[in-house]
Amino acid sequence: MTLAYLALGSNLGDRENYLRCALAALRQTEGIEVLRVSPLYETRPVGGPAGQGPYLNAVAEVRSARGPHELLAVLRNIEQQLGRERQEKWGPRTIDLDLLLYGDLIHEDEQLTVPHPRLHERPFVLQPLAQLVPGLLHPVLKRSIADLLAELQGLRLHGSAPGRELAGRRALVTGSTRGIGRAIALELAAAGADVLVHGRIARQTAEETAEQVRRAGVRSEVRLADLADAEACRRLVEEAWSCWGGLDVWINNAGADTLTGEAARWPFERKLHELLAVDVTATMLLSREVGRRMREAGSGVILNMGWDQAESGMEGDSGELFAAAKGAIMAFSRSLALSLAPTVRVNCLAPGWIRTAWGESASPSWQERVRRETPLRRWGRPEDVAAAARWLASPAAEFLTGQILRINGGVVRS
Ligand code: A4P
Ligand code: MG
Repeated sequence: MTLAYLALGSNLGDRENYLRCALAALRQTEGIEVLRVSPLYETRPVGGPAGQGPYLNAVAEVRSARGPHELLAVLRNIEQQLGRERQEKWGPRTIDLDLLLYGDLIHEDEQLTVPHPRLHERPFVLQPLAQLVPGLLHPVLKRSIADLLAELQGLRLHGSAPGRELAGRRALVTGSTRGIGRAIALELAAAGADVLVHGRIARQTAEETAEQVRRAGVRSEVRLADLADAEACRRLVEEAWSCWGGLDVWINNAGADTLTGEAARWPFERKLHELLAVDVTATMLLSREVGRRMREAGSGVILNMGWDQAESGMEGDSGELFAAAKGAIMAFSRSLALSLAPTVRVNCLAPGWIRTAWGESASPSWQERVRRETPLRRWGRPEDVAAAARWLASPAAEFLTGQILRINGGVVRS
């Protein structure tokens, strides 16, 4: 499966209808999924004979199970079905379908050149493409689509755009293949940050998250590591740091799941061992190593993941286990904040009842208990935690370090 970008253009007949029909034909093609389509633009003809009418242009984002040549053949086929006739070069046409980008493939032969060789010279391609993926890097020119468009227009944004307060920042979120970690990765991307997605073994789900991150127009890569292994932690920092030449935000979200699946039946000691290894030891090793590098680089933000009931207490095995593990993380975070001040900020998120995998399957009496114990009368959502992470990572929180932020719908206990 590869993300590809297609240019659509028409300047003959019912132009809008030709574009709609081309998209409908793509949607009906096996192995091609149309994910998003840019707005349609009316554009002045570039090149070709004098006197031809204006074009309608758009760009479509597709996920393709077909190879690039096969995809080009599909496009040719649709052009033919829609009555495209090839006469003079760049002459008027009912429909033109071009393959702009096929993942980060660079290829040239007699039939096909990708990236499309004139992609970066044409506002009628760059403008709609920038609506979809402003931060996507041109594989050959190594510059973002927004950047190429700005150059063509002689117009460049000064400073960061509103709502993109993390633009240019590089982040890693551990355990970001699902649940809260995934929500955080997507939220940081929405704020403009490049995001490294980390998972333990699930390459496929990690790649899916990365693909979704990229749709926000930022860079994303996947790194797998088993955080229960100290050597793997060290390697993760090393590789993540070298990926984009440094990191600005590191979020230790990963935790051992001892509540669902087979792990729910493990004996107490095994759960304890796992929680201490993945939640406590890995958070400490990773944030010490990243913190050292950030301090040398001159700035950085670290966020760790606690639990609001670690301080108030909760009955039962899980209460004891999480209180010990998450309480340790919260206490550690305060000390690390002191060690790394004034260069690197360290804060800790302490979610309350958040509806993740366990919450989905919790019994009716648990559902009732959560509502009863939460003044705002609902489960928290992964997005609630992600919004807080985005804010703590942003310059708006630059005077906060060593804090524990409870995201719990208002539970206030001593
Ligand atoms: N080809 C090679 N690489 C590709 C690729 N990545 N995508 C080959 C599509 N085709 C590719 O294409 C000519 C040959 O390019 C094909 O044999 C294909 O194998 P074509 O579609 O037959 O002819 P064309 O569209 O006239 O050529 P081309 O090169 O696609 O032209 P452009 O650059 O797309 O220019 N002005 C406005 N405002 N809006 C437009 O959409 N379009 C053009 C066409 C000119 N001016 C325009 C617009
Ligand atoms: Mg063409």
